[in-house]
Amino acid sequence: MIIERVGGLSTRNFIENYVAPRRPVVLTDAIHDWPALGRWTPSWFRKTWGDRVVRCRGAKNNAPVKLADYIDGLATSTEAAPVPYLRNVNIQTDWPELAADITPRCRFTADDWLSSRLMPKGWPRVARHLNQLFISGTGTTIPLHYDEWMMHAFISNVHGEKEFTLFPPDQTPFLYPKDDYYLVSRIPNPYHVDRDAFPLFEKAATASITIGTGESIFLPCGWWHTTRTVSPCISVSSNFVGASNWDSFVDELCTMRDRLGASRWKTPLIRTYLKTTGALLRLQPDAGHH
Ligand SMILES: O=C(O)CCC(=O)C(=O)O
Repeated sequence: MIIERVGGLSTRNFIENYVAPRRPVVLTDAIHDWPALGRWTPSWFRKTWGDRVVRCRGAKNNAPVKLADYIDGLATSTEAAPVPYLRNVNIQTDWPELAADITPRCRFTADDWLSSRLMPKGWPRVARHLNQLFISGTGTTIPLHYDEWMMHAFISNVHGEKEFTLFPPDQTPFLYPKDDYYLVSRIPNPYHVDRDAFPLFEKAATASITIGTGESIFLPCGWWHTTRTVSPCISVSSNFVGASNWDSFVDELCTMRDRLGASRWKTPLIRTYLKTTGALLRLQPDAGHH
């Protein structure tokens, strides 16, 4: 399995050749006009935001730390002893001062039906055109998962290098999904897998690619992925849903509600509302491209 690396792609070409057929791709120039590129470095974050208190995944007791201390720790992070992951920070709601640096909105993620006016404000996401911030050090990893609600993901490296390891959706039988939250694997660290506990894992078809500063990766809905930071890294993720994955999104959201024990009587109403919204959005000019 090869993941292409391309530049100068038109939005139409991106949608027709990658989004619609659900093929991952690395884009070399999708965020070239973001002020963040060149400005956002670990030392800029330290200087500008050092007093800010943050919470990292995997930190002991989930203890808050000053950003300056976290950034200082990046220099010592290694494969054997990585820093915890400062991740999934909602830029719009939790750090809005950063938003101007990631405008104009990347055209590859702009057509997001979840951000349509037909969707109730704040549902199912707290912000429209959600962008999340990730900061990590060498060796930091994220659990093997695919993104919730079968959303497509688009992740841009504003600074540093990160390795992405991908598994197509049909490899799920080899990836040990959790029983309840089935979009996350039970394998604790996909880079050091206990073969006795997870013997099927080595049968899984996979591909890895490292993206550098200014590059972005498109991860189609349902594709399992994990990452390992190669050098201190600052990334921004966006998720989106359009014509190509709306039905998958509706099914997944309803299945997940039932699985997690949300009030069952509401699920058929939600399904009908979303199916109708999708039908209306499909009528928009150009909607079929997404
Ligand atoms: O950038 C990363 O390390 C992981 C991002 C990710 O997995 C996601 O946004 O779904």
